[in-house]
Amino acid sequence: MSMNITLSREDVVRLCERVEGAQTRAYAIPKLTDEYPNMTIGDGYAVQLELRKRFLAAGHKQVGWKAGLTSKAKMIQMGVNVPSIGFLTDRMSRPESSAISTFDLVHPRVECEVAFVMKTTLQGPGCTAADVLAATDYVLPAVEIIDSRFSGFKFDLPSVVADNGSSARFVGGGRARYAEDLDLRTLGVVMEKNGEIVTMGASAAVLGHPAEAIAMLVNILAELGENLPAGSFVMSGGITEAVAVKPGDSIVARFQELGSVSMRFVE
Ligand code: 0L1
Ligand code: MG
Repeated sequence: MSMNITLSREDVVRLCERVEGAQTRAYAIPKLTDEYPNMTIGDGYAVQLELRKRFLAAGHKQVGWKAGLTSKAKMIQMGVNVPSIGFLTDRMSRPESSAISTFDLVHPRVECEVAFVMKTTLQGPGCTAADVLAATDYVLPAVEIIDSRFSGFKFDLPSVVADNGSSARFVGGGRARYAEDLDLRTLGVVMEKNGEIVTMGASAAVLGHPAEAIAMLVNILAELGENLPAGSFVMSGGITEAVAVKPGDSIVARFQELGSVSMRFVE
């Protein structure tokens, strides 16, 4: 993945302010490449870095990272062919079984993911799934609530990377387990919305093994001059396609071996 930056510092700041406004005040904007058609993925990460610096300066605490667009289902759904990464902060976290407001979201969707909590720091390049498993403290089931800020979910990779990989909220829960006690390739997951099964899949949908997605994330971080610190909470990407939610909906994600994660959505 080329991390070539073509935007001027002024343009990075301008685009960051555009994305930050859309995220914090919950409105949709056109994809950034409408105005900057030559924007690269590296430009997208420059905007994302600027956004992260602003949130941290405002007192948000970074708790980890997310890998996105790591399954065929998600890539086909969103029309892109390369995974992405985004940062996660304490302000995005919501407790299990809680009521999540959609008032400050544009058009939320939910997806089931396996989350990893790291016990040692990982540094790319060359990070492998085996390195990830050796550095993992435990895994747990999670639901990510993504919320692309782009009108009609119409975007390309540079735009979605600038929008922090559509990160909005996340809920971890269920049962924490040691990775070595599970076969992380074959975990089944079923998502129910309002009591009906709406989607299901197996964890191998994520690059063959969710640890592969974390290795990819560590290698992208290395390209950005960063590592994955011990203690990080890392989401490995949606196993199925993402499902739209609105106020009144309740979601239960049932994971084989890992228990379930539930939440409901309110105004
Ligand atoms: O978590 C993800 O797979 C990121 C998805 C980014 C695109 C989208 O909004 O679906
Ligand atoms: Mg996701």
